[in-house]
Amino acid sequence: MIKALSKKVVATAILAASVALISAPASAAGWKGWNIHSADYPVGIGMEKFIELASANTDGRVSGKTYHGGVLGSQTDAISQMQLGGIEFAGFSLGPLGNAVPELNVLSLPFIFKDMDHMHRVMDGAVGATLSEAMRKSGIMALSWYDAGARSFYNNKGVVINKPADLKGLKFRVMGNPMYVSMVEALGGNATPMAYSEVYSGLKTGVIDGAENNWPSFESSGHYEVAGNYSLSQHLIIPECICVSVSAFDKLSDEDQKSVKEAALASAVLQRSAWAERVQVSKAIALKSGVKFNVIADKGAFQSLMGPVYKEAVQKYPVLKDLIASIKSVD
Ligand code: BDP
Repeated sequence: MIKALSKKVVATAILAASVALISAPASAAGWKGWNIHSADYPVGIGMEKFIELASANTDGRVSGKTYHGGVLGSQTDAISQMQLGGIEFAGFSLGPLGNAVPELNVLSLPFIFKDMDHMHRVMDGAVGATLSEAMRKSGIMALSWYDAGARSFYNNKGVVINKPADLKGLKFRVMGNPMYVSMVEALGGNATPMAYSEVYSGLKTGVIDGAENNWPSFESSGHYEVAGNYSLSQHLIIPECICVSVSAFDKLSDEDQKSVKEAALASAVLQRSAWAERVQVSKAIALKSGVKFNVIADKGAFQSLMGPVYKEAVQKYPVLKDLIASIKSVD
């Protein structure tokens, strides 16, 4: 009986395996996806939905797996891996991608957006389309835009930041794009670029005094355990993307490209709602653990020091001039 059963089990398994083989997609099988965050973070939730829908919409001609938690390396590594063909999709922050695509640096200008709604109107409109088009040249294309909230300063020195002078003498970790060093220096602080994965220990050991990020990253990375003051400066609103490698995407039929794009758009709807929820959850976790939080009443004082940052950026990337004007013209 046991023997007979196991034969049946084996036969079923062989059948299942051969069906899987026969129905295995001829192309685009096994896309590799990069995510710096954990699977339950909004980007992770979005990426899982993306690949699930992309696969369903193409009858499995596209399939893949998301590697969460930064196991495939830093974003800088992942950008080159995608350009070299080692990674097919990713949930990238558009901030560090500015090193590869000049146009994207418009999104790294402090206070460029009035608020999240303004950012959505811009990214879902003509400017978003221009940026997406500009990205293609780098070998990386954006299929839809994800939310990453607004970034604010936090520190482990007990400083309540209310005015730019409060940054003086503090060393903040910034993401890998020289524009952020200029930003912190223009405010009077010191800045050092560092990989995301190193910020926790940097804060803990005192190599850095602070960093800047949105509520979900502040919480999920554990930074709130080692940096007890969070000051709501909201100086940067940098969207993210479901990005795919141009070479992998161009191999697909027109119909499959359309399906994959639709999967990315649908995943963005889910990601944005997961984002809004996670902001509240993360903020509550941080505050409950004793983080001291203050709202900066006069953000204008920070904004008014950004002239040199804008000037330097436009000098380095002349293409930003028109993009800044276009963003400002969106209500
Ligand atoms: C988070 C972004 C992530 C960045 C990280 C950082 O989601 O892509 O790598 O900030 O500060 O908010 O490096």
